[in-house]
Amino acid sequence: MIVRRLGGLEPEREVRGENWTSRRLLLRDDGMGFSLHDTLIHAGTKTRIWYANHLEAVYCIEGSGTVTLVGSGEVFPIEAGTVYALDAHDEHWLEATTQMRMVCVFNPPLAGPEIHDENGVYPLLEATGGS
Ligand code: 9YT
Repeated sequence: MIVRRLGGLEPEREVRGENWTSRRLLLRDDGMGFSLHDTLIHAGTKTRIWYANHLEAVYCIEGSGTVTLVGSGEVFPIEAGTVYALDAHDEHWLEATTQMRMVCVFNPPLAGPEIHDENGVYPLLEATGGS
């Protein structure tokens, strides 16, 4: 069994993007088939995201903002208690009105250090052996 606490997370499991801080509680090497993150989206930021290589579900537990689909322009208000699932690799803007705290699940799991590239994509990192 794996037991891990936000308070005692190893420094390399805390990854900072320009507009967010992702605390990566479970990663590929944990062998669960998904990764699980407790992510803070900084207040007042707007981030273009396109997970071309991953599916992501995002459950907001604090704060508020919006998700806007790039293709259709459809806007979804997000607040505590809202989940959104990017089941079609949907390219979107994530805008945080206040700081948002998100529980994020990725399939396939992230390996650890991923940050967005210039298109808002996370690369698919190769396993270096073991798992
Ligand atoms: C909600 C979202 O995708 N935020 C960007 C960070 C990402 N979820 C992560 O790596 O935790």
